[in-house]
Amino acid sequence: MSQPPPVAVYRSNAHLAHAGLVELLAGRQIPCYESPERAVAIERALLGAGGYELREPQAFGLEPILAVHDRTLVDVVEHAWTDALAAGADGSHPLIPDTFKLAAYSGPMEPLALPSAAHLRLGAFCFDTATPMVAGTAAAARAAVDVALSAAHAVVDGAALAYGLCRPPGHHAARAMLGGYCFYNNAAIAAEWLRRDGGFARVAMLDIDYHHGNGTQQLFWERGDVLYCSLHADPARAYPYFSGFASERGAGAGEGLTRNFPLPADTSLDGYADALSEALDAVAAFDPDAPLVVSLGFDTFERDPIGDLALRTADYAEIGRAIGGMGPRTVVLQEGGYAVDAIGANAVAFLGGLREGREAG
Ligand code: Q9C
Ligand code: ZN
Repeated sequence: MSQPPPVAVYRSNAHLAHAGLVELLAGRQIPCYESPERAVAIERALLGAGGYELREPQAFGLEPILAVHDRTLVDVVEHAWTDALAAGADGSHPLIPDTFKLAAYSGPMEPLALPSAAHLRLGAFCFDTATPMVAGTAAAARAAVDVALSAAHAVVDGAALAYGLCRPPGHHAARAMLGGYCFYNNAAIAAEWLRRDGGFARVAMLDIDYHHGNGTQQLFWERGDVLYCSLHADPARAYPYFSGFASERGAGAGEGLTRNFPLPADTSLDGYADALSEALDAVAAFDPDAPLVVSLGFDTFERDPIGDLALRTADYAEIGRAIGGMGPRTVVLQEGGYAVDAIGANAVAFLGGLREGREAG
């Protein structure tokens, strides 16, 4: 038997400057869970495990981002920090909006004018107080997209599997809204690229982050060519609260192509594997011709500081094997996971399982 080729791990150091982050949680200011150390730990663990090769992403520019997000959102991400500095901010603390423009604010009054300074518009494009911006945020968000697109390219060019170590994550970012530590929806941008430029007709996305990927769901809600399946903590008790119920199934051409699997607290591998097998059946029934796009989160881990599910490190190998056993080529993109001391081992377990599943399947 010949050695399998190393799996490409796309990563960029641009994320290191998306740092010094704080979030507002339940009235308190705390260090942001979404830290640079997370990605550094994954990178180290994969290098230590062997069989992985770190690669720099290619730069794809704003065009593939604008295929998914409104220019109004991109403008805010690109200019909020520099406009705040130009208006006299000293740059010593992150930008977090304090005023949110809900649909209920405008009622029948749309369109309302917005301030021309991007930092003053931020609250019209953001849904929570957990998504701070600093000087390095825009470049990090762009690099995370480049990481995702580079991984998608690698698989289209023939690799069975590629991993994009995206940071910041992406699945909470919607067409014209950031939040949940996410600015640009890396996985959605990769999926849309597979459709438009990869020459594929049907793309399946599997989201196994602890949280519902509200952004991804919104982006493909009415799309007949993209299946979105998500396993996550039941929004009846967990962030983002306003989406991810099983009753949400898409609309129009996308009717039935959004599938949500809300999970109870303390779900361990048994319950998780049942939901996963239903989701994988839905993927198989959709019959995608494109590589599978996986939004991978390790906030389902038993000791995750913001999750309440009960998966263990070895369980990620099982989950990887189940997904890998499906057969299609796979683009794995990192989303959440905040137990920094375990996130590296969890990534090694998941990707190792995925490789085994592919070889066995
Ligand atoms: N009490 C990702 O995992 N804070 N984003 C939730 C609930 C925001 C998670 C607080 C969590 C965002 C990519
Ligand atoms: Zn998450």
